[in-house]
Amino acid sequence: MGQGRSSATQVMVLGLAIIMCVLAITQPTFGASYTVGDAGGWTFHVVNWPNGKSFKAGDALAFNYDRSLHNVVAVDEAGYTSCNPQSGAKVYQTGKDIIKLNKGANYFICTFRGHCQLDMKIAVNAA
Ligand SMILES: [Cu+2]
Repeated sequence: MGQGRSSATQVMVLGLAIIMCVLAITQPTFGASYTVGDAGGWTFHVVNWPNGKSFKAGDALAFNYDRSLHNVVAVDEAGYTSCNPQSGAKVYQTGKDIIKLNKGANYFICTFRGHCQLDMKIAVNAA
């Protein structure tokens, strides 16, 4: 019965491998990831991109842009509305910034001259 025992072991190992694969695939992640502006990236008139999406604290926003043309500045509500960042506002400028959302309102603008006024700004509410 050596042959039978061996194939039973093989089936068990295979089954275990399948279970481990399924676990690896279905394991909860540490928050969703979104590309701001989708294929268009972080650019003018991106202001409506968050509409209809629901975000959670810890989700990551990926800002993709040409760093010689744009930046990303995390501002407060007044900074968002006025397009003037508060002093000490965090500036991101790598061209590929990954920013995790805080619970509540998160505001981002581009501070290159005139860009925010062209709706290069987003307000994202994270639950
Ligand atoms: Cu810009």
